[in-house]
Amino acid sequence: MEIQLWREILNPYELAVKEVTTKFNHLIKEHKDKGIYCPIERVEGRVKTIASILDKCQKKKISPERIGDRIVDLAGIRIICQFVEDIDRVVEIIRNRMDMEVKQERDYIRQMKTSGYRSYHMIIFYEVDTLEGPRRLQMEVQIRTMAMNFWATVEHSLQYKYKRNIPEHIRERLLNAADAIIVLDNEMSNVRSEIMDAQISFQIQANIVADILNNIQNLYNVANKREIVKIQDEFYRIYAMNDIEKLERFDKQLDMIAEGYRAQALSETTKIT
Ligand code: 0O2
Repeated sequence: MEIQLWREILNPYELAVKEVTTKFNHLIKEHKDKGIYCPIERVEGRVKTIASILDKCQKKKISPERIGDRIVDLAGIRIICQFVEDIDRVVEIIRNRMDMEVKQERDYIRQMKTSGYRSYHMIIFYEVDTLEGPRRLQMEVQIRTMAMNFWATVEHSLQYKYKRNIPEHIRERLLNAADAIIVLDNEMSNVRSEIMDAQISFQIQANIVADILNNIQNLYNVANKREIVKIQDEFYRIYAMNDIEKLERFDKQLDMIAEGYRAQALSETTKIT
């Protein structure tokens, strides 16, 4: 097939990957802004390479006209979670989305592949708008923990190196490593709530500090220099105490000071007019 034709086939999938990746990244941001724990650690996306498509076509005897419906992972999204429990939450999020329709689900976590591979797979339908009008495409979403991802990435490289014929002694090692990944994920699950609490308070503190700095920045335009220096010193003093409640109170005080300046500016404008 001509390169130009490949581009035409793969272009809408590229758009789908970009859109879906952006949407999940935005979901992460929404959680962060609200200071709540996000089950998604990060998102990756890719369009299958032409070489890999050709491989699959050969392996599964797929004709070029049927690439779009027979190869379901032309567009692939990978969602990486911190904990196994997060995976079910992400699956639920996807099932409930209005812009994605689930076609198929495969749970290779509860039913690990013989290679030792673990991941939750979903095939979804997703619509993109192209020059020729709307296109409803299939995409594969792989959801896995960071530990599962580490294993899969290493194993994938070895499959590539050994042309899918990994020697027996390495295969055994990989199976041992897969068992170790299960233990690691379980251990991390046991301290999940501790880790989540720590991450949430870190995020809340980061949001408050960003808010305070934003307030101080705005006060620069209206307050006098002496007052600003006083406020800044006070901020550094409170920040050093490492106490979220004190930071929160200080943030509210700044809100009130800013509100005072706004009211003052408003009354001055009304006086003039
Ligand atoms: P790549 O290079 O990642 O794109 P099926 O006909 O549906 O039974 P299929 O299409 O292989 O078989 O589906 P399956 O088994 O759900 O696998 C889809 C993808 O999951 C693979 O895509 C891999 O990305 C990943 N995967 C599945 N099994 C393994 C495994 O044992 N090790 C690793 N590292 N990844 C795996 P591709 O196209 O095979 O590969």
